[in-house]
Amino acid sequence: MTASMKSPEKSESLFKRAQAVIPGGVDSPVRAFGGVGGTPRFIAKGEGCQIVDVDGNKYIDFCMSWGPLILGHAHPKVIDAIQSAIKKGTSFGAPTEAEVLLAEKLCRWVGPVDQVRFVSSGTEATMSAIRLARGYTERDLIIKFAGCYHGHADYLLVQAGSGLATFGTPTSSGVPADVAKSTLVAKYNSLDSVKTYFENFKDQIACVIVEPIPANSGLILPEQGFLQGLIDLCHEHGALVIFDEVITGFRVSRAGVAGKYGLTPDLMTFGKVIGGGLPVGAFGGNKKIMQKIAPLGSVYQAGTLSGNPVAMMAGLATLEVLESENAYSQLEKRGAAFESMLREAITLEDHGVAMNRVGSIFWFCLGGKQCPTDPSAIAPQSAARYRELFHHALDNGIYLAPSGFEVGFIGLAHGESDLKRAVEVLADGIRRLPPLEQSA
Ligand code: KE4
Repeated sequence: MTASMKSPEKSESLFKRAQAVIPGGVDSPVRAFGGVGGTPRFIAKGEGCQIVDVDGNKYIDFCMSWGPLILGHAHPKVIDAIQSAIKKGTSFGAPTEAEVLLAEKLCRWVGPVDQVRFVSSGTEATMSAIRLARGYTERDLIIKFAGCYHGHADYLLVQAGSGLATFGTPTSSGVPADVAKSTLVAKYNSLDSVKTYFENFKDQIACVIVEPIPANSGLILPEQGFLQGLIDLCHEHGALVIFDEVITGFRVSRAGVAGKYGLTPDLMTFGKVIGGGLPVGAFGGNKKIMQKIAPLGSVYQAGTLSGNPVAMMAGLATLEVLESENAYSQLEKRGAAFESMLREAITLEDHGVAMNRVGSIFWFCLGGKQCPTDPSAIAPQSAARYRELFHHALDNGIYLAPSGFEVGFIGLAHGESDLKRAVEVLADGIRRLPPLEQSA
């Protein structure tokens, strides 16, 4: 631990109090440090790329609230937008100009999206998009990919069934087996695994939902032709394609992965960046399909705080800054600089470490010399070794995501000195990793 780091006594006592009144002491499981051990740091404030915990320890943040804070913490333009919006009231349960402004900008930026509906989380967005796909196609079954995460709706907490091309089984208790059966689990980067389902369940599959670049079980790259092949295969069988871009949307390009590769999914889901750090999700796509949503169509979907005007203005301010600062070439430059400095400082593969990066999103695979192409194939050793790297980084003022399956985010607030410091600490931490075969 660097000399200036204080032991996390206040976090420890807050964590004890939190556990008395909140299950696990957290409002979302991964925050409890279960994947890395130790006491979660209770954060007092954030500014730019820095966060400060309640014991006064400062960290350069690469978790960035799991992706939303692409501009950094407390960006002045976002704070101003929130402050001027909130002075007019917090919520009206009635339409406001704010949601029109954000919807217009989103539809302008994202080619496949003719119309969009705002909700309050990524889970709500994917849930609603799937119900819409089922209502539009009048089919019940859906396909997801092993290792991809789309939020915690019952039928998305499902793993592959025992045999190939069989019904899914729940990954969480509380999900009825019958519900899990409506979800088929395929293998990312394998069009054959999807084709088999279309052959076995002819005319029954409403949609395929995919993280076009999976970022919840490591950062996994699509093989050449996979995404377009998936779209073609679905359309051949009358099914819709939903790109879940809750992480990649407004991050890898202004139109997400769809824009980056010139692809046209039928529906897309968003979250994180679109709310600028406030609770916003969204789903949108082809106008013909979106017309099926209530009040126009028969697919019901609703939300008390959907399109909340304060959150809308935070999202709008975020997109406006991204536009004015030519963000996407900046983000690529910083991501590339980070990766090349790190590869300059250490030969990752000599330490059983591989790295994937897409723009400003990066991930270290600590289970071997290459990252897997299947998000469900991460070596168990990777998580064990990640624990060591995470705590080395934390003790030296670098805050990574507290899970080896999650990715890191570089944003516009990360300057060259921040990236250099991170490279120095991470290279040192990688050098200290137990050799691959030895870690538990
Ligand atoms: P939320 O309901 O957490 O806003 O979004 C669900 C979701 C949907 N789709 C994708 C691709 C996602 O990554 C997520 C949520 N991401 C996780 C972390 N990668 C949120 C962190 C957490 O669960 O606390």
